[in-house]
Parts: sequence; C-alpha cells; structure tokens
Amino acid sequence: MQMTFRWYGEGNDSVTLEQIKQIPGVEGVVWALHNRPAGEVWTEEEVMEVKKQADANGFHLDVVESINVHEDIKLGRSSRDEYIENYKISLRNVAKAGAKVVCFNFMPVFDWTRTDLYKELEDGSTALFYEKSKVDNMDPNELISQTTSSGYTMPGWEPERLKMITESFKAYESVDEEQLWNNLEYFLHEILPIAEEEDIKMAIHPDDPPWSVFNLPRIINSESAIERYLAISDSPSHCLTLCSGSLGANPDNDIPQMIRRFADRIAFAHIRNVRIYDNGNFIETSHRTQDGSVPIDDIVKAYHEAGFKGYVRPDHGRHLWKEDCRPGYGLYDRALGIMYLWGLWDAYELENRKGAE
Ligand code: DNO
Repeated sequence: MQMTFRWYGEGNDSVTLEQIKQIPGVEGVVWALHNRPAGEVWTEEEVMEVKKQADANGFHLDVVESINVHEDIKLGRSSRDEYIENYKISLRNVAKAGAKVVCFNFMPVFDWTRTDLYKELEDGSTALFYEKSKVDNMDPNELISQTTSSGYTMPGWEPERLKMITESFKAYESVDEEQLWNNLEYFLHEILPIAEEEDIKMAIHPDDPPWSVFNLPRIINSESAIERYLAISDSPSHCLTLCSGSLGANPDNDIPQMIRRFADRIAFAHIRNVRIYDNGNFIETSHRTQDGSVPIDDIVKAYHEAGFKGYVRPDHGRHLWKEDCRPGYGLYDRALGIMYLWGLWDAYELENRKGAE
C-alpha cells in the first residue's frame, strides 16, 4: 500500500507539509483545488502551483480528492455537457501534475452528512457524529448552518453549492435512483476515455452515510451497488475509492469481504473506524479495531492478502489534545491512525516472511 495524507492546501489547512513529512511512510498528499466550485476548469497554472509546493517537500500528487461533479450532471440537465467538457480539461491538467487517481462522488446535493462535528467521546476527545432521528426530522438548512459553523469551508459543502439548495431539492423531486444511475452512466461514458488516455483511474467514493438523506436518491452504498457500478464498464480507469467508514456505517456492509471481492478495482482506500449504535446513530472513533464497529485489522489483512499496491489514507480522525483543526482532519489522530495501519501491515508482512522460511 502507498500511504498518503489529505492536505487542503496552503493557507487552507491547520496542518503543514512540514508536519506531514514527519509521519512515517507518507509519500504523497491527497489534494484538490478547494477554491474551485464544481463545474469550473482547473487551470494548468493553478495545478502547477500546488505541484511546486509538493515538490519542495518531496511529496507526489498522485491522488486528487475530489474533482466534484456539477449538480447539473447528476440531475441530467442539458447543460451537463458543458460541465463535462470542463471536467475533461481538468482531468488533462491534473495529469500534468502527475495525477493517477481522481476521486469523485455522485451524491445529490450533500456530500457527507453529520449532525455534530464535535461530539465528545468517553476519553474527552471529540469526533464527527451522526444522529439519525435528528436528520430524519431536520430542516436541511439547519444542517447547513451547523456543518458550516467551523470557520473552514467544508469539502462538499461549498457556498456555491449551498446557495442553490432550494432549487436543487426541487429538481431532485423528478430524479429517482434509476434516473441517477442513468445520469452517472452518461457521465462515465464521456469521462472514461479521457481518463484512459491520461492514465488516470476514476475512483468513485461511496455515499456517506450509505443511505438516503432528506429523501434524496443515493446509489453507491452496498456490495450489490458496487457490483452494478463496476459492471458499467471494463475500462481500466473505472475504479473505486473504498471508504471503510462510509460503507461501515451500515452493519450489513461487510467491508473485508468487499475488499476480497473488488481488490483489483480499488484504486484508493480510505481507512477509518466508526462505532454504530442500534438506533442508526454513529460516531467516528480511533482507527483501532476495538474502539469501533469496523474490523480495521481484517480490512488491512484483506488488502495485504490482495497484495494491494494502491493508495491509502487514514480517513477522518478525532480531535485530540485540544487541537484546533478542520473537523475530522487534524494532525494527531490521523497520524496515530497511520501508525496503526502500518503496524498491522508490517505484522502481516512478517507473518508471510516467517511462513515462507
Ligand atoms: C469528507 C470526505 C468527503 C469525500 C468526498 C469524495 O471528509 O470524506 O468529502 O472527500 O465524498 O468525493
């Protein structure tokens, strides 16, 4: 596995490249032009600016997360073609900075959804929390003001997207799951040939949480959905971001089994734990298997058995030791997470070496 760390860019992250450099085994930063609204072109000049910063610290920029998909593409509006053309230009430009994987998602209106960004855990740390009954009864506008209260622009919750919220909700009244699948296929058939030419793997991120929120359709949320997704194309660029925390919020999702089944199509692994409760609530925990409901040890074993050579990042972390950081994206807990992942990986390596002796 190739270890990476998400970095939001100069002036947009509490964590610096110099700090990331001191985390063992991190070779690249996962990046994006976070100031670019979905649908706009990422220019070569802007992309090369990020490359300069990464180069100065010896990091690769192999993984982009995310080039967001404009709502009109998800809605299947006639204006989508213009946004798809822009997407193609962005793909060609990120390839110039060395991008090999582009993560994206196809979640209508909202990206990830939580009700509390700083819910306290037993040990006094705080983490992202989802309260099901609250979301079920909530006005989406209330959720927006909560989620955007941290002072940082949250990925997937950009002001341009949120300005259109009422209109977007109205538009989705006539888009059901099947229609969303059709719109996704249309997008893929346009994008995949360009991705292939540029040697980029398009890695879709599953829905987070893996169920419908606010009655919006959501389709990338289970093993059978992933099976259907992969059957759309046999292009080598047609791949997955397998996010253990997103899929893991539903106890029916067996993540190690998904890895064993889809390993050769996983370009990017997000590894994190969540603790799920019977009432549908969940909270993000440390990466350690015992602290949550997701078997991180078996997940790493499954990647190891598959000889996984793709990219990995510790996904979200808790907020520890009074760190002032982006919600879910502090330095400390993600660095601890990396060491847990390496610990497991190296133990499985050792086991193999001993077995071979
Ligand atoms: C949140 C992230 C998501 C993720 C996108 C991928 O912290 O996990 O915003 O980047 O869904 O497209």
